[in-house]
Order: sequence, then C-alpha cells, then structure tokens
Amino acid sequence: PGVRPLIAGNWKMHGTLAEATALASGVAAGATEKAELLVCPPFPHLVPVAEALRGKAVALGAQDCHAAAKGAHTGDVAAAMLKDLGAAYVILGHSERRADHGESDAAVKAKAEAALAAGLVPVVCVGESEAQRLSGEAEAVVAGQLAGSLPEGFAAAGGVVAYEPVWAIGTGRTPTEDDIAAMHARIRAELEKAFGEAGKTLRILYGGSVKPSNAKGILALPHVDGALVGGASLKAEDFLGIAAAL
Ligand code: G2H
Repeated sequence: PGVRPLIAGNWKMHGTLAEATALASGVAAGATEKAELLVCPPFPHLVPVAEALRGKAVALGAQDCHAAAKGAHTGDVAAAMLKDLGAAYVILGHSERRADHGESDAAVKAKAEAALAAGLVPVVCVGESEAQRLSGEAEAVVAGQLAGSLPEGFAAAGGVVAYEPVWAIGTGRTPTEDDIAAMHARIRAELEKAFGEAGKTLRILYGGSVKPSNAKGILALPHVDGALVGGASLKAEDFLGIAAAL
C-alpha cells in the first residue's frame, strides 16, 4: 500500500528485432495506471524498443551492465550507455547470470554501484536453490545475498529487489503463497536493517513462473510490490494480464 507496484518483463535471450518492437508496442497499448510497467529486452533490441516506447508509459531496462564506467572490456556494456539510450533500470545478479557467468554477490554489488553512478535503478535479484530451500537455509541465503549485493545508495535511488527462488524459474513451479510471504517479510526486515526508514518503501518483486493465472494471489501478498516475469512477458496479452491482476 502506498507503493506503486512494478511489473517487470525480463525478455532474456528471446526474439527477433521485429518481435521485440511489436511486443513493446503491444505492452504500451495496454499500459495501466495501477502499475509501473518495465520491459527489459536483450541488448541489441534496446534502441529500437526505446524508439517504440517513446512517449509511452512503459519504462525500459537492460538485463546486465559492467561494473566499470568504460574501458577495454570486449563484449560488455557500460551502465552509462544504457542510460544514454533511454534505459531507466537494469536487472543485476539474475540467477542465470550468477550461474552462467559466475557472478558473485561482490560482483553484483560492483555492478549496482556502476548502475547508481550512471543514474540507473538497479533491480537486484536474489534467491535460494532447491537444495538450500530443502535444508531450511533459504532465508539465511537470501539475507546473505542482500548483505553482499546491495550497495550504499541503493535505497536513496529507489532500488528494487527481486526474489526469485532458483528452482521456480522457468519451471512452472512456485513456492506456496505462505513461503513467498515469509521470504518477502524477511527481505523487508533486512532492507529496514540496512537502510532504516527508506527500506520500508523499496519495492520487492517476486519472480519465478509468474503467469496471469497465479498473479492475483501472489501480488496480493504483503510486501510483494510487483513481479519480475520471464516466460509470460514474451506475449503482451500475458504480461498485461499479470498487471491486470493487481
Ligand atoms: C525468473 C523469471 C524472470 P520465469 O527468472 O526473471 O522467469 O518467469 O520464466 O520463471
């Protein structure tokens, strides 16, 4: 309550240029007052999607950035480049990047610092593995990731945390609503511990197999301030259906 929810689409490594701009236009056509909508296309599609979204009420984000402001980093992209093309947000520390590229909490923190320095809002992802969930360590793991990944200045910039249990990503499985609520309450407590009063209003998104059919229950939970959506963000109808569940 009081915080405008954020419904974010993580397009991952999907689609053609034509599909990306059509999807962006489709999302923009259904933009709603109830939520802030954000789309995060792959790097090569950012500029045309930015053009497709010009004048529309949909924010643009990237899926990663480098920790350095510039330099000899072949194949990488600086936060300032993203800001310059019109991005407002950048997803950092997604579990797929933590797994595919060995990104540690310290690496995610350095990237978040670079994002803040460039004027981007970081969306920092955390979440436990299935083994960690089964052994009862999920909350401790997530608290550790938050402590290690969130830089100073995160709260002042309105940083976003996305809780994505690794075993729920793209699998169609989700935690129970009670488990989501418990984890989000824990994340809220950690944010307040780290940032005081400002931690109370930072948005905490749930991610992992969110779709129109389960969005209503998840988005109604306390301390769930929106969703980070993968698979279901690739069709405008599904993505907007999730926002409509608010
Ligand atoms: C979790 C999510 C988006 P999906 O990674 O970040 O993907 O909704 O496909 O589980």
